[in-house]
Amino acid sequence: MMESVALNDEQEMMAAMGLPIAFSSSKRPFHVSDDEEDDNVREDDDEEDECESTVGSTRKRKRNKKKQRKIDPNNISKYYAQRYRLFSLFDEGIQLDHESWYSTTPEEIAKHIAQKCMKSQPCVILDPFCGVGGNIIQFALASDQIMVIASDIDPYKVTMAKHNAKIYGVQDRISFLVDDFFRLVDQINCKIDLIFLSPPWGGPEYLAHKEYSLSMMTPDGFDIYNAARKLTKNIAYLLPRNIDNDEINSLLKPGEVVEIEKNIVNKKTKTLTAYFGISE
Ligand code: MGP
Ligand code: SAH
Repeated sequence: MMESVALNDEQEMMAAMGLPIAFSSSKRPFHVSDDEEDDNVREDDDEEDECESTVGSTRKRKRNKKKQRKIDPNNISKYYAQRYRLFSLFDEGIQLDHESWYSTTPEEIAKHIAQKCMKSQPCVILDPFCGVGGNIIQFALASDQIMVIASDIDPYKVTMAKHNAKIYGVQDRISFLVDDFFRLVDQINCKIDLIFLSPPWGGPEYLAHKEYSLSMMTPDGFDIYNAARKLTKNIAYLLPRNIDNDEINSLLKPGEVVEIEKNIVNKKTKTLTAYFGISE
């Protein structure tokens, strides 16, 4: 999983911090045909209509129509239609792979989470499921006083995250790693002030469950939280909008509180974020 390379300044800094040094140099950009783009626009228009509608019967009709829509993880067209919501600088050459189309945190949500996390005045933020960079870019943009450590098990994603961070002008403020989350947690020996968790939820099919459980994730969402707690109690956990709230509460130790926030874009709840130990 880890490549052996000559040390540059950034790597030397990471070695000094006890962080593993690993990089990928290969790229796997995503391409979409013009036909797919046409499809997308139709679906996105649908979503906007539903959100704007305030008349009960209209809402119901739209909802029913939505329910009938099959969840097809291979069809990323609706996400392509929302590409500028994911990255406002999309046209500058943003790179995503298939999984990232449906997993990347929309920019406005990522910006909001980053600003909220800044209130606990962190010096070092770890994003161990960084994907192609939706959140790390916003963490780095939120303050030039923090150090962002970004890691993902997939080296292609880390390469794309680096590329995307460069488009936003923050590549030099982020340390990139390729590693498994649990291995990383065991190896890090520097102080982490805050961890942002956005693990995989099993693809868009997560919505097929009426109520989503942390144990449906791979890796298991309970294990992820407990491992993160070894490093810090300041944790922002990005979760599906159909998550069982009782499970989030069950993560608390006596006397602790959690703030659970709905992340709404265009009047539609996209995700939830649970903030543990992060007070305003
Ligand atoms: P979604 O429900 O697939 O999209 O994901 P949408 O547009 O709400 O679908 P619709 O059919 O209801 O209109 C909503 C958001 O959740 C995405 O923009 C991502 O930010 C986030 N997300 C989705 N998935 C499947 C994952 C995941 O596996 N991991 C993480 N971290 N985020 C995800
Ligand atoms: N927040 C990111 C998206 C994260 S999607 C963004 O906005 O861009 C979840 C990521 O977790 C995927 O990129 C996947 O490769 C990574 N992942 C899955 N299992 C992992 C593991 N065991 N350790 C580290 N990363 C993992």
